[in-house]
Amino acid sequence: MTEQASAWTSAFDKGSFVRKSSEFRDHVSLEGPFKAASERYHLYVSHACPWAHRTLLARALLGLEDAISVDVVDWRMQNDGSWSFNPDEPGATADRVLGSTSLEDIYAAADPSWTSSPRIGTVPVLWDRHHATIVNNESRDIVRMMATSFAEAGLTNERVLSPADLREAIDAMIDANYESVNNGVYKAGFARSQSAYDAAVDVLFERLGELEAHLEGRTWLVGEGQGVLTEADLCLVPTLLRFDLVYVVHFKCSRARIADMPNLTAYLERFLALPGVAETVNWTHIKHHYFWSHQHMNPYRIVPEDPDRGIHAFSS
Ligand SMILES: N[C@@H](CCC(=O)N[C@@H](CS)C(=O)NCC(=O)O)C(=O)O
Repeated sequence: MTEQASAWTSAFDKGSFVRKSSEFRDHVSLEGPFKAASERYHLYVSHACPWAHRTLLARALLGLEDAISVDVVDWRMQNDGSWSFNPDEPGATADRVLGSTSLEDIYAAADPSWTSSPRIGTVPVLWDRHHATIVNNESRDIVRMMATSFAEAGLTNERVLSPADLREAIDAMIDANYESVNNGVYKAGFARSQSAYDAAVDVLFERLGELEAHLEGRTWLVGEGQGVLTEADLCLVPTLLRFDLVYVVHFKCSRARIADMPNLTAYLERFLALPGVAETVNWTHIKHHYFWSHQHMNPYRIVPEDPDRGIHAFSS
């Protein structure tokens, strides 16, 4: 089998996976070339992808469904790392803005040198209909723009996900969880040496232990007392949601399950009960994507049976 040439597996340092940085980093703002406006911006996502899931959560929780449209790629990421549109697949759509058949076409439309390089397009993508280009393809930036610029432009509901006085604490929490947990599961799964795997798993479970302790008596990650729902929760939850179902088996994050950590389990259930959140979760896309797409790790694409907890605990 040929090596998968994907953004997920292309960069390594001594056997440790290094995630590539996002190329498009413009910002939607109140003024400037990318002005916050309704029905101007479009999201391209995969329901499988935890990074894209962050942006769907922000859109749902902020009531931006009418303001920002969405298209969903097929859960089958090919061995070359490419995503395609397949409206015949339940839960997926066509590209209803550009009519493209692949995500690569969207990157090429924004940057004609894209295909000649060649580079790999990732989800999520925030597309601007007005300038016919990609504004940004970094989930954390997209969530921040929705919570700030779109909110300041009066396009969101009354929910505040990024209060200015908590922003430093939010950023510190997102940073503390990024390499350890969000990217940590990939570092464990994609490790090419025992020592790289061991190191990733140690960091991952140390941080999960800290989060379990941090959530004792708290509702949300950041803020005084019980805390308030912020971007920091949106950035962590997509990884936790995929953990027992996929990462424990596929990425060998097998030291413990989220179901073994009562505070994290209660936190996830609380988050899933928020209005609009359950509709952003497509368990079939999540599960089938990982076990099908990383063929170098699972050559026969066998999808394992669900554990007792995990999908059953959260999908009922
Ligand atoms: N830094 C990006 C990461 C996005 C990312 O890596 N997305 C994955 C899906 S989970 C992807 O599209 N990978 C395509 C590939 O590796 O070829 C973000 O947070 O938005």
